[in-house]
Amino acid sequence: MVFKAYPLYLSAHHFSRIMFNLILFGPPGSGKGTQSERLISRFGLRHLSTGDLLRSEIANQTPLGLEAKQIMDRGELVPDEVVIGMISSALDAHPEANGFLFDGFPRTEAQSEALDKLLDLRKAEINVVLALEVSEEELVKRLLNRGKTSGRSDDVNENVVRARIVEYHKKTAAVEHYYANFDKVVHVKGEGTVDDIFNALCSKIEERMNEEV
Ligand code: B4P
Repeated sequence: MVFKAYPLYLSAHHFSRIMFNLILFGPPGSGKGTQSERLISRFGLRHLSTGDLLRSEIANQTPLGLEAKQIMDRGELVPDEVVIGMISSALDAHPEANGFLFDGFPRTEAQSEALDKLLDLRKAEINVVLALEVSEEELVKRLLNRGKTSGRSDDVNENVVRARIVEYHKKTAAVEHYYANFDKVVHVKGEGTVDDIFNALCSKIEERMNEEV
């Protein structure tokens, strides 16, 4: 597959910079972090993972990190205003970006609405939401397996892993309905080899990019 450069679109009338923004959506352990790494290098997007941003706050032992750690260790979501603030700063920090890949954000309907507003201020929008579908038993297996080596305290205890999945159904599944109303959601099977899933994601992104040009 040949990489099709998207970022700059030059029309006959004006030079305008078009951003392509995507959300990689799915339950914990569905492969968001794994696939994000590959997708950003394929499509030249800036990776924004709220999980990574929070873990960096924890590693630096900031007051925000210390508070977030307790919440994350229970398998719960940190407050909306905290993650929205982090995303807003991250968007401001990268005015040159050709587009963003949001990984693990938004995770509630309030976060989705806030993201739409933040992008609207930048005359941009979410172009596609890729929803990875993985069975619950496979999620638990993957996360406990990662817990053996990742050093992540939220991956070692099965009760916490299952609590994260419950939290996903309670608060995060609504994000998919929110974007489905705008016809932005595309489902992708998240089980199989990392390569096969990556190829499926790439075709969906390219289809959407072609529709928008
Ligand atoms: P995140 O960092 O977003 O983590 P995650 O959902 O657990 O992981 P991800 O889905 O990226 O992992 P992956 O499948 O790639 O969140 C952690 C916590 O931070 C949350 O619980 C919450 O407390 C907090 N938080 C983050 N964002 C927030 C927000 N917006 N609002 C509120 N709170 C927020 O990897 C899982 C494992 O599967 C890996 O070991 C990987 O190697 C493996 N894997 C991947 N693909 C595979 C495949 N195809 N086959 C087999 N294994 C595979």
